[in-house]
Amino acid sequence: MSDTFEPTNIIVTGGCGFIGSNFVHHVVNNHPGTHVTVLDKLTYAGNPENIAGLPEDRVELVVGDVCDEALLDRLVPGHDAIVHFAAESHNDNSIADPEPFVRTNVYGTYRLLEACRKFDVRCHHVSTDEVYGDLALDDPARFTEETPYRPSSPYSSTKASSDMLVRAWHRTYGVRATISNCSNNYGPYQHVEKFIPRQVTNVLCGTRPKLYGDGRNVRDWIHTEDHSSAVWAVLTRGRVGETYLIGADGERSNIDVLRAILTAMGRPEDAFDWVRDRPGHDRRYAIDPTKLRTELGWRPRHTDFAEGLAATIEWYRENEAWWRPAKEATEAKYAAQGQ
Ligand code: NAD
Ligand code: TDX
Repeated sequence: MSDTFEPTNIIVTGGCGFIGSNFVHHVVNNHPGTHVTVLDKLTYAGNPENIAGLPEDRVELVVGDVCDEALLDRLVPGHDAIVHFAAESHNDNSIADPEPFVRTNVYGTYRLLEACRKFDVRCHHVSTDEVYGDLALDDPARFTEETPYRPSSPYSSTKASSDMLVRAWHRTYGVRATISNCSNNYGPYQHVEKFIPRQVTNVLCGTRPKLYGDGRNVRDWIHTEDHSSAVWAVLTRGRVGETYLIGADGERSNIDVLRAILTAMGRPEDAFDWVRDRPGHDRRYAIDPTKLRTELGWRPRHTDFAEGLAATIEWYRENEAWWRPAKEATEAKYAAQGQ
């Protein structure tokens, strides 16, 4: 294990999105010596409400683009680390229009790496298990840090590209970088375009949930709070130049998750519609988190999925004003795609 790094002044890119904002809350609640500058472009997926109410002396929001070199030249000096969450993150959007994915995920990561190189700032890059492609349902294997990259969608190929840039900037220029690749997150503040919030808010709206394909695709669910604690562990105690996989042994088929939502919300298990499958739909993701657990001693706290799901459903029930403005346009887009 490397020496512990105690950052006092970090930039969190994408800190108004789902996982980034949960990470900002985590830092404010658990690490009182750290100030956070959120850099966020406030795309359709970014909402300043996600970090509203946090103490002004702990969190500052800078609205801007990670692709903006001049802005980074002004902002980055004086910070001791960048935690890079900002991305275009939704697979279905990447299939409809890949361009913003190439721009933000690839070019944006390049710009941040150049800023880290120029100002000698530590960088932690947040990535996804989707860079490894998919596994068959009956494959005994799970992804490890040694699994070859085999991305399938425009989204995951741009995330894979950004990981490659991070590795090259570390090896060639000595940028002090780490990478984490996490599985599917759930929890509060997730956009209604994603699977769990879409189905929960459909039920709340009196609309039937929509399941792609045969519903047997498997995702490896982790509560976003556990992702936050793992990112903090890698940022502060991870070995520079290394990659860590983040997962919490949460494999579940989509149909099982949907039935759990319907049951928890008092609806019959079959009260949903089958819809057109996602083109190129990855079958199964599964993370082996042994390195993170053994090397950094990390453990997830939210190990009861039914409990985490119930709390998430409750959050959407209580925060309709947060999700309602995005719901109609999101569903119109899906309807136009036959989904
Ligand atoms: P999200 O779409 O909810 O949030 C993305 C945030 O980035 C938004 O606030 C958006 O405004 C901001 N952003 C987008 N383009 C920007 C730009 N050019 N400059 C500055 N800000 C910009 O995404 P998320 O689900 O919170 O994912 C965050 C990160 O975690 C991504 O890098 C994603 O690849 C990764 N990840 C997500 C999951 C998951 O289950 N959602 C799992 C593993 C890894
Ligand atoms: O309405 C739906 N019906 C459905 O069956 C939606 C929106 C999704 N699905 C399926 C597709 C997937 O198998 O549910 C599963 C989860 O879908 P998403 O929420 O779109 O997530 P996924 O494509 O697995 O990617 C997510 O996890 C990895 C994040 O969006 C990525 O940013 C992250 O890298």
